[in-house]
Amino acid sequence: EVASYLHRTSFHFQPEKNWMNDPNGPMYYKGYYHFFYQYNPNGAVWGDIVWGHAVSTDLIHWLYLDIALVPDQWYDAYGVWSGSVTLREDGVPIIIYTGASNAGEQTQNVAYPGDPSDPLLRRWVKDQENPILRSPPGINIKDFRDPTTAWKDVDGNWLMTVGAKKQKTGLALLYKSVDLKHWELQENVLHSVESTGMWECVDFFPVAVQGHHGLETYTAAPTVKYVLKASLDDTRHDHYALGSYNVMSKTFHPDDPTRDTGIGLRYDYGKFYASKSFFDPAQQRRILWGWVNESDSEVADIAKGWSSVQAIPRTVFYDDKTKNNLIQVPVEEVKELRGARVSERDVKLVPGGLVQVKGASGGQLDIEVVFDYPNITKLSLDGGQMDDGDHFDCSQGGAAHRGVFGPFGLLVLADENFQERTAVFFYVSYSKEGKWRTRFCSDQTRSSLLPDVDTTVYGSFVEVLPSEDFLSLRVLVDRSIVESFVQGGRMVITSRVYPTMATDQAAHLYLFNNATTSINVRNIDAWQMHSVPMHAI
Ligand code: DQQ
Repeated sequence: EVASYLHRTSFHFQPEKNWMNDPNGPMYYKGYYHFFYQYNPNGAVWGDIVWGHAVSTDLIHWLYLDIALVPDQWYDAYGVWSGSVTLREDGVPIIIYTGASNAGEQTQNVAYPGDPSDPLLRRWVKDQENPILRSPPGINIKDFRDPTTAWKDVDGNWLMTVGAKKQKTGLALLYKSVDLKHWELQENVLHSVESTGMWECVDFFPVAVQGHHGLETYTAAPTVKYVLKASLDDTRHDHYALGSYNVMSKTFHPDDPTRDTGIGLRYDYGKFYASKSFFDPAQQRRILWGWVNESDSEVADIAKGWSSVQAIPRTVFYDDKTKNNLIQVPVEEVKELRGARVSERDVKLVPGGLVQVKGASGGQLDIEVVFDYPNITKLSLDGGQMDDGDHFDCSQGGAAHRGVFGPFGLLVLADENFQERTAVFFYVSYSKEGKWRTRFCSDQTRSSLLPDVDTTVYGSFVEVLPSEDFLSLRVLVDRSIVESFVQGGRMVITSRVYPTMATDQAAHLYLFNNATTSINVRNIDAWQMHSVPMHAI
C-alpha cells in the first residue's frame, strides 16, 4: 500500500482531497487570479460534480475557497459541468456553464457574482431564467456542452461557441447575444471537422503574430492569428489549429487544412485535457490551464483519497520562428520556487554514457538543459552510418533503443540502482525523404515498481530550424508529474509517474546517451523546487 502523500505534488494545483477534472472559468479579477475546477466533494472518482474555487496572486500559491456552484436545480442536478467566464463591459464576470440534468440533458446556464465588490467572488447566483440554452434541432441533448468565453462581434454584440457533434463531425456551434443571457443560434458554425467526434471544452482566442504578449479574447484584427482548440472525447487529447477568423462570415479557417482542429497539432503529447485559456491583463499574457489525470488505477486513487492535478499554468504565444505552432512555457512565477541550484557546462556523453548530475537530487526539480545538435554533416557523409529513423517509434524499445543520434536526454526520478527511472529524450534521425527529423519522447516503462500503473510511452516530432544548432529542454519534476517543454516550448509532453524508491532524497537526476555517437551537453542547470503550502479559509 502506497501512502497518499507519496505521490501528492508539491507545487501543482490540487484540491485538499478527492477528484478533480477540467479547469473552468479562469480569470483575473480585482488583483486575484481565480481558478474554478470540476470537483467531486464526495470522493476520489468522477461524479457529483461542482465548481471548486481557489484564488491566488501569483498562480502558484493558492487559497481554497468555498465551492462556487453546486447542483441544486433540475437542470444541473446531475452535475455543474464545464464552462467559462466572460468579463462584461463594466468588468463584472459572468459564468456560463453546462448543467447536466438527471435525464442526461445538457443545457447552458448563467450565474452572476452575488457581490461584485468582493475581490474573492465568494458567492454566485444562478439566473432565474436558466437554462438559457437547450440543444438545437439536430444536436443530441447529450452532445451540447462547455460554452467558451464570449467575444465581441463587429456589430458590438457578443458571440460564443458551444461544442457539439453531428454524426461523427465535431463542431463549434455559434451563438449571438446582446446581454450574455439571451442567445440566438447562428446559421453557420464557427468551424467543424469531419470524423473528429464530440468537441469538448472548445477554446477560441487570438494570438499576436509579433511579440509574445497576449490579447483580449475579443481582439479581432486582421493582423492577428486565431487558435481553435477542441478536446476530443474520442482521443482524449487537446488538439488545436492556427488560422484566421473572418469577422464578417464569423468562421474560422485553418492556415493548413491538413493540420485542422482535431487532426493536427496537440498542446501536449502526453496527458493534458479539457484545457482553457484566459487573458491576464495584469501581465498582458495569455495563460493556459489543463487537466492532468492519473495513470494509476481507480482503486489506488480511492486508497490515496485524491485524483488528478492541474498542469503548471503555461504562457502561450505564437511561434514567430516556425510560424506554424504555438509556444507554451511555464508561467514565469514558477521560478519563485527555485532553490539550491547545480550547473554544469560542456559535459561530453560518450556512446552508452550515463552521468549523474550530482547535487540535483529530490523529487522536486526545475531542469534546463541544452545539447549541441548532433554533428550530422560529418556522419551523414558516412553512408554506413545511416539511421533507421523511419522505423523508430518512441514506444518501440523506448529509451533502451540504440540509434546513431539517440536516444539521449535525461533520466529523472531515478533511484541509484535504476530500478525506477523516467527517461525524457531526443532521437534524431534521417528520413527516407532525405530530411533530418527530431523526435522527443517520454518513456514511463521503468518509472515505477508498482504493477498497476499505465506506463504508455509518449512522443512526437519537434521542428528544429536550420538556424538552430542546439536542442533545448526544460523539465518540471514534481513527485508524480513530469512536464517536458522542448525547444523553447515548441512541443510539450506531460506524464504521470509513481516511483516508490526514487522519491525525495533517493530520487536522482542523470544525463544519458544511448546513441552510438557522442553527444555534447552545452549546459545543464537544475534547481530544487520549494513546496507550496496551500491554504483554506
Ligand atoms: N468534463 C465535464 C464536461 C466536459 C468534460 C464534466 C471534459 O463538461 O465535456 O465533468 O473533460
